[in-house]
Amino acid sequence: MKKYINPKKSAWPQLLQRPTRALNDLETTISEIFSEVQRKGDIAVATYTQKFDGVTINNSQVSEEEINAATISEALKKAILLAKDNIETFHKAQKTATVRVETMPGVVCWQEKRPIKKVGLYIPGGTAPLFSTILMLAIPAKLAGCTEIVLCTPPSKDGTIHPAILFTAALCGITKLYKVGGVQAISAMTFGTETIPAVYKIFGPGNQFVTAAKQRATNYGVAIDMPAGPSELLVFADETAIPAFVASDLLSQAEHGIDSQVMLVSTSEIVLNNIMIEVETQLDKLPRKEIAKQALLGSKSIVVSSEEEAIELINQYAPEHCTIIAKKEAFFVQNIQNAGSVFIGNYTPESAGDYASGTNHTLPTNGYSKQYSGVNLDSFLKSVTFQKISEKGIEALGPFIEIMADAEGLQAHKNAVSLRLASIRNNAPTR
Ligand code: HSO
Ligand code: ZN
Repeated sequence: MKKYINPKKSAWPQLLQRPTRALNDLETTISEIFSEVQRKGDIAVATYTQKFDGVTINNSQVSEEEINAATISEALKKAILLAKDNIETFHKAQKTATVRVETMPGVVCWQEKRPIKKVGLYIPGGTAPLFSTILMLAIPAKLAGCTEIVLCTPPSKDGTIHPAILFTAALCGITKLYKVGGVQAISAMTFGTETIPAVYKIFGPGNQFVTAAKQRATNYGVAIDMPAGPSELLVFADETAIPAFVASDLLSQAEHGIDSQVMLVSTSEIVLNNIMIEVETQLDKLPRKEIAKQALLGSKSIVVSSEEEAIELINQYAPEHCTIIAKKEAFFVQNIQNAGSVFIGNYTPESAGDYASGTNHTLPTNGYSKQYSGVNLDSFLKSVTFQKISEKGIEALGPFIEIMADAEGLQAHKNAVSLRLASIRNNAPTR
């Protein structure tokens, strides 16, 4: 982690950049896969599974027997159940009441939420089977009332799916599971195949191919949760922070992938140095130390002159995860504008949010927390507005609509009001 002492603000944009990777060939590959899957459906999907995952899958739908046969330890089951409980509790509480207002006498407007009927969840396989992501996506999808929930995840070389993924999916009530990963999964959920249903919105993390494929899916009218990128964490720590704890948090995000980025910010160089010593010690004992080491190369530690400057830097970086361990904790909480999820105090590890405290771990990366929210109950809902206007209401409102329609040169719009007003006037004596 490169160290910067009181860098000038003019140097911040450069300093706060995410590591970039060359995206050669990405677009060509993706567009080819999309058009093949659109034209040939299941056959194309199977061909790409063979090519990229190295396994022949005849029927991509996971059978009930396979799901039932999945065994995991009792301890893991218990942990997943507890996490499910907390995530359910927190997301259930996000339900909002119908907004209903009489904007003027006789004019009633209201807004109700409706589920997005068909949603697709993408769960990466790869170096770590992220079954926790199923909890983060399937629980709010169920709570929202989505009726068709499709889950795609890549098969391993022997054609199987990790038992914890199968167990968690079944626990969340997901029945439509497919052994399909990568771009072929995203295109299958975009167009639908003989086996895999098309969906209206696709959720979930993935590598750069999956991310770019999700973005392409939007060209075909499919919505996506957010443009996802490599994991990141920014920690602000002062003298109150326990160095070993902070180091473990930094490493927990660094171990995700070589392009993950962690940022350590402090008002004290001594604090920063102590934490870095801990990072070195802990890193050495990690099974994924090679990955974490690479991630640390693109990571930074920064000394700033004050808490105010730290806040400015945080809001400019807009981290996915932000940990605050500071005397002036309340000041930070009040002033953080841009962050996906915030973790406060020595005893709040970032992994609590990754797994089990209740908050969602599907969060905006790459600075997108400036304009995007993390996944939450509303991500699976949309709002529909309603209105009902009485005769009295249109009598009062109508003349104003007529004037506006007239000014926009839209006669039919005006007529829609005028006819009603005339009818009310004509019938007035008998009313
Ligand atoms: N930190 C990741 C989520 C995750 N961590 C899953 C462990 N498992 C992105 O927020
Ligand atoms: Zn994580």
